[in-house]
Amino acid sequence: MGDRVKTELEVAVRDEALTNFCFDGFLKREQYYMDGHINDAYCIECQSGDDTKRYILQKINTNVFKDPMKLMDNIESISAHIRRKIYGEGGDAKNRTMTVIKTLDGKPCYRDSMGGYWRAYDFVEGSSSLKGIPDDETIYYSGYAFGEFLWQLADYPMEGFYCPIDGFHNTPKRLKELEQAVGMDQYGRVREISQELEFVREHQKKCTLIEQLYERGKIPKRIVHNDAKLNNVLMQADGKESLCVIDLDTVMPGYASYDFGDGIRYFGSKSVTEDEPPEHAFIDMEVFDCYLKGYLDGTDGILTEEEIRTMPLGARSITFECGVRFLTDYLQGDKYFKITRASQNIDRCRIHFELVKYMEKHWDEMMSIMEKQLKRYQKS
Ligand code: ADP
Ligand code: GN1
Ligand code: MG
Repeated sequence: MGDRVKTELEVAVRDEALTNFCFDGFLKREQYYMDGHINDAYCIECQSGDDTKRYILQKINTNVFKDPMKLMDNIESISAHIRRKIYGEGGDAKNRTMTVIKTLDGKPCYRDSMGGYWRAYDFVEGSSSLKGIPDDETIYYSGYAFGEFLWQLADYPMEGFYCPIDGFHNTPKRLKELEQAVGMDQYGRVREISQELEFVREHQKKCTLIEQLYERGKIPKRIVHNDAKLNNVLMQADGKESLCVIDLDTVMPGYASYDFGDGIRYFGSKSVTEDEPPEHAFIDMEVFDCYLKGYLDGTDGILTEEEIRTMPLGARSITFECGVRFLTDYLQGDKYFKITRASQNIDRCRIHFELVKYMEKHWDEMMSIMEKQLKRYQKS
């Protein structure tokens, strides 16, 4: 989190957006968030009598999300489904799912006079976003949160599902995009990345196995989060138990093992900015074990044996794919992922490729942890 210098125009359109949502009370304070790589988020504090209420106001990145209205319809419908599931279990849904704030004219997002799109949510109170390496309990509950998310959406209709980004976690497609970026070499950066390209070419076969298993009918696609990294789950402020899974932009059909793997790559890189020096690449096998246990417990028995067997593969593939995406963005001039310094995307790529190598070195350990957790799952 932090402040970035905003242009006068940026401030003016943000202020315009602010006055167009049904917030309770009058604006007291706003603060810019730097957490995500994609959207611009502000925490808004409003005063109504003696009460203070907080909201998240976000400028939707329309370079990434081409149809914000449809995106928001998805998010509202998914959140309503989760809310019903929580109530159905006798739980309290307040603060446990996203609540979309409508605009003054009743829409789920606001189009500003410059053509930008904004949305607002209730702030999830009593929460903290995960940073750094948490303790075992927090690791377990963050895994549990994404597993439970999968369970909550297991009966959400897949037919007619609006996919906000085509082929989002289609690793072969991501590889084609990389090859195109290499071919164009718009910024003359290809000469700096020969080692990375060699790594990609050596690994592309084994890192696209998940897609092949799906094509052969061995594993299903389910409605998954698709961006299950740790700052997208809000924990109770004391770090014990998860509260709410956020950032629902990429929820769409995909692979459970990729969601699981996103958590693993994130713990491994030891940094919320994901741009640590490559020699810091590390995955604690106890974390792997604990996160897998939490994830599986959250799914409450719905995963197949084959899916569980693909968990280590999913971790390796999503880490590889993420590195490929950072590399592609670097070649394309850092247009997709926000950066705060030059070379940040190539650094992000490098540590991801090192993490893939790390997983390969510890493959047998990862597989035997998976076998142990699979047995436990089958018994429970
Ligand atoms: P991005 O797509 O850019 O990652 P997110 O939706 O994940 O954007 O939001 C960025 C950050 O803002 C989150 O990591 C979290 O810290 C905070 N945040 C987002 N939504 C909420 C919310 N409803 N309540 C509290 N904090 C939130
Ligand atoms: C982006 O939005 P954020 O920061 O939670 C990206 C993910 C990447 C991730 C890498 C829509 O996630 O796919 O895995 O960065 N989101 C989108 O940290 O591209
Ligand atoms: Mg996010």
